[in-house]
Amino acid sequence: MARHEELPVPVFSSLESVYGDGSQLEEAQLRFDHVKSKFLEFFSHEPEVFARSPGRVNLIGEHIDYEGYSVLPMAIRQDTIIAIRKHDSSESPKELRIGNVNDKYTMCTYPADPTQEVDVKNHKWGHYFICAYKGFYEFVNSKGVDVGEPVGLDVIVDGTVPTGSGLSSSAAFVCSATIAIMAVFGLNFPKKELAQLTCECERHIGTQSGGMDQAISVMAKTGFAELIDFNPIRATDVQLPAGGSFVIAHSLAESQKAVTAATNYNNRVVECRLAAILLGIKLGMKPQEAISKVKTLSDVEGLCVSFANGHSSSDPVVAVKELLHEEPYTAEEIEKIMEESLPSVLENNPTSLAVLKAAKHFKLYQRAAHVYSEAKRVYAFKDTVSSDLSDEDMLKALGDLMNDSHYSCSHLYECSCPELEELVKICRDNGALGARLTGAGWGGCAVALVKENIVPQFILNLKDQYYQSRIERGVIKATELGLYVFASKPSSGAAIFKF
Ligand code: NG1
Repeated sequence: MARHEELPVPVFSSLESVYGDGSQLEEAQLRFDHVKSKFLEFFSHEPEVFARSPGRVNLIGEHIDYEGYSVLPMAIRQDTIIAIRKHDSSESPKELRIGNVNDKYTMCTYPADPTQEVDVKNHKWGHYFICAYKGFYEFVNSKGVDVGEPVGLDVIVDGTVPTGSGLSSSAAFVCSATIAIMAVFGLNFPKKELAQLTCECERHIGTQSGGMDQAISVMAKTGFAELIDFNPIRATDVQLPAGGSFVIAHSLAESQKAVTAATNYNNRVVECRLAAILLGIKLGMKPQEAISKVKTLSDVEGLCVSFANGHSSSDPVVAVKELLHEEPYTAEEIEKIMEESLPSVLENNPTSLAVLKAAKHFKLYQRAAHVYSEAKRVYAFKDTVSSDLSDEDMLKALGDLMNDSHYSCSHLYECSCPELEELVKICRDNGALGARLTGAGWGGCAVALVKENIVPQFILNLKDQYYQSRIERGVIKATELGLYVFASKPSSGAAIFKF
């Protein structure tokens, strides 16, 4: 049987296969009806096809996907639904009209031109659709699939993944958009190709992506977390132990990834690249060779492990500790070792140049130590889940790994923030077996592993100790609390609906 990453996106004619039954199905039915009526109201036509793709919570493995390491997320039930209709080639103007069920997002219009540049300086919500649109055309062109001259598209979006929360609202949007465009052109591709294509889409709006969010959004299966490997992309089902539940809690600090890219996310991508090249050089590569061959820390892991072997260890962190210094590196020092200017090392890539411009120094030791140790924790998590420990001991061991991950994110990778620190502490004080920031960090959500039988009380305690003061300050409304703190089971992945 084909592995599920080899299969195309499933096509359904009813909602049950994705939304199950009961209240979730009822809620989904209302949303689909609403999307359809908005579509009619905006465009005086019915949509041809719908697509949906979910958000995700990453259980462990933070900031390592772009370094080539496996991660362990699960899909959540919140998703982005997109309804779409393709114009006839005779219809004009040839435009992409992108509306939203939420009035906060006003209609965006773009030319039906897949070669258009995205105006990243003027960020608009509709840009995410254009990313998908450009990515789709690049992909079909590269495959030699002829989809004819570009035509207009009418689109309505309905997203329930909270934005800036570390739950991958952007991936849910971009994946759903790509799949909707693909479906309206009568095409369907293997999920692993879609995961790759949607990951590459993000560069059109000036952010980089490791690929985890798109992979889980496209490949998730109800009831399982997934171990996602890259190069090549693979998803392996991970059955979580009974008796535990993951509670997701928003810190209410919004992490604006696109806006802070140069100092936060993209900065870390550059620091990891520089750390990897430097390790390559320290471990015997010629500077030129390291610069051209080493892209990620996983590329030099073998060298680091050989070095560690010489120190009676197999841990690549030993090489980091011995060969890099804790003191932040200056650009000059790195350039001296690499015998080349940093812009040239980074191939004058505009995203990296923006990072260089904003950076005062580079914490190469800390970033590399995080990546290698976090990569190990992902496998430790997977091994624990498949070990023969009792459920009780298993949950405790998983919680410990989550706590260690948070410590590393906070102290070595510095992607936490005061609100997340407060929230993680409150989670642990109220009985979480483990709690950590999830997603990119710098705001967004924490995920806590909690014994199932205490979940309702745990959520009430979070309400008292974290959210009540924020409700009083007007940061959120009491009635919205369910959007910000909830328990989540592993949900299903992307789907196409033709009714
Ligand atoms: P979020 O938190 O959804 O922005 C980002 C990246 C992931 C991964 C995590 C950190 C995108 C779309 N997502 O997730 O690939 O690198 O940060 O582990 O860039």
